Amino acid sequence: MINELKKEEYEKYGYCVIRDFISQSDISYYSLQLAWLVEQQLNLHSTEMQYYEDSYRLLSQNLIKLDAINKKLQGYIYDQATRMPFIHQLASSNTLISIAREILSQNIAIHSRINIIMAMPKDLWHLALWHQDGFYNQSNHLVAYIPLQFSDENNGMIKIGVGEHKNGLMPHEKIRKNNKWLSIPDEKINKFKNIKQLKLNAGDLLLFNGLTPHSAGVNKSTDVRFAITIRYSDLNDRFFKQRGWVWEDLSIEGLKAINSKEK
Ligand SMILES: O=C(O)CCC(=O)C(=O)O
Repeated sequence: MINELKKEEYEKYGYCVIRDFISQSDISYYSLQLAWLVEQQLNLHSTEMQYYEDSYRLLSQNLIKLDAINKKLQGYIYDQATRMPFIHQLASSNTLISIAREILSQNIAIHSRINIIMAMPKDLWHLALWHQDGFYNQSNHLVAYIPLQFSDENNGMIKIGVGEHKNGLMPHEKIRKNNKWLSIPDEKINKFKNIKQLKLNAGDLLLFNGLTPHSAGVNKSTDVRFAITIRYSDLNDRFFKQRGWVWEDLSIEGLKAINSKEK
């Protein structure tokens, strides 16, 4: 399901991209399902949904409208999105499972935290600064990342430290007061040999190694940036096996960082 060339790229650079992995009609279907959730919450708050022909804009603009009513309402959509059948179907689709097996091993698990990133315009607090997902989920794992719209530097699409996965797990610390995450300090990032800003179309599939450092940018556009993220772990990973395949949702330090939430 993944050709040798892509697999080599993944191993060498820590990531690879498979173009047009999901059809535009599937993307519209996902967007409409999420837009329905938004509409329900808007109606509960006596607010009308604003109509757009494009299903992505319909979702994005109305989510912004909902967020303006009360920030916690966006959280309802974010949490419910992780429980939508379509995302679980995608996570357990034969194509993604075969890819995960070819990259990791025959013995894999799907992490229960399947989510849809919703990067709101100008948001700094939730911005995923430089980090390795392996810091938060310590096992050999693969991240499957699918944007629901064109994504580049303007809407804060991630940058990747090319080949840096080979240097193992890096220290993470609280580096910005106005951001909730623990991140890799600047001194380390400054030593990265090659940082690549990714540019993906809606439905492209980005695969990256749990050790690949990456960072999102501020979303400077006027729309929300959405991306489905699904994680697979290798059950043969020694650390993971020794702790009984328990995949802590976040590391202890990561949890502390979130709990320290200063708004
Ligand atoms: O697309 C984003 O905003 C960053 C996502 C990310 O870094 C992650 O899910 O680990």
